[in-house]
Amino acid sequence: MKTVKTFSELRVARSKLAEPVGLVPTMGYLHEGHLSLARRARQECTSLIATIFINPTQFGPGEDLSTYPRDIPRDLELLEKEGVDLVWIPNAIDMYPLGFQSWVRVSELTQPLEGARRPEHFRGVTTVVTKLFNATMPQKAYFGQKDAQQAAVIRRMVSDLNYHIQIVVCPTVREPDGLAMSSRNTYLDKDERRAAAVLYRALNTAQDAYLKGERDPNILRSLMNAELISEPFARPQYVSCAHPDTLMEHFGRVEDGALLSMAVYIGGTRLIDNILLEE
Ligand code: PAJ
Repeated sequence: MKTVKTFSELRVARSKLAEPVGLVPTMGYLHEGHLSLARRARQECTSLIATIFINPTQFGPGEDLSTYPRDIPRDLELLEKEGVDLVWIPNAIDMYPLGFQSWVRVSELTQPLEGARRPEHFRGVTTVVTKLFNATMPQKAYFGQKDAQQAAVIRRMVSDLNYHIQIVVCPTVREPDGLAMSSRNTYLDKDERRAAAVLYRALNTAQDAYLKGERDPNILRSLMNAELISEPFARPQYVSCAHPDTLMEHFGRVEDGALLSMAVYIGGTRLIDNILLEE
């Protein structure tokens, strides 16, 4: 496995890879969720590139950029075990040199949900992913359903900008109690960690009601909220029942495939989770 930092090192290393090339973009501090993307990519592609970059432009003021967990030596060990061929760890100053002023923005899809609470977050994501795509030129790129809106936004961007890249969205990997794996779970203390299982419980409460025939999105949202506020450590920021592609809130009858999603503070840590409703 080769590790590179600069754009010129990457260009040389990329030119030696056999096609098709798969890309797994990450911010590091890897867990089984990230590794599941690498495994899927390993099966489907001849060569595999992973990137580790804590992208400063997708963090808002007061968010956790400075405390975001990092452990590059451990990440490299894990990626090597998954058979990754090339790891690119760019520097922020190379990615965003002095005078940087060109941005990629997806308009409507970034307005609701995470976009409404984290202004400029998706502008940072789409800009950096564009730069990662341009530099690594993959045939396929792998993202997690864990960040459902991010996946929808990137799909839209790839289609709108005519990238010839297949976006593969992989299922959310969870801890045994249902908590979606996330680098940010390390912020939770013991009590908060126990409390954090409430997100998945809330999603399942709504899924169970749906299975029993409940089709009213307001009732599904209320059920999720009720479960969340039964946990003293949890402060829900939003719960949503929306169309999985347009992300528009459902008002009438809910159908199969609807996206249930939420952002919840557990103590000081903001967690997100989602499921797609299924019959
Ligand atoms: P990061 O949070 O490191 O996540 C990298 C990829 O792993 C994303 O596609 C994310 O959806 C996926 N992922 C995270 N937790 C997962 C889980 N429990 N199960 C399955 N997949 C999971 O998302 C980002 O980084 C950044 O926004 C990035 C796309 C790298 C752009 O900076």
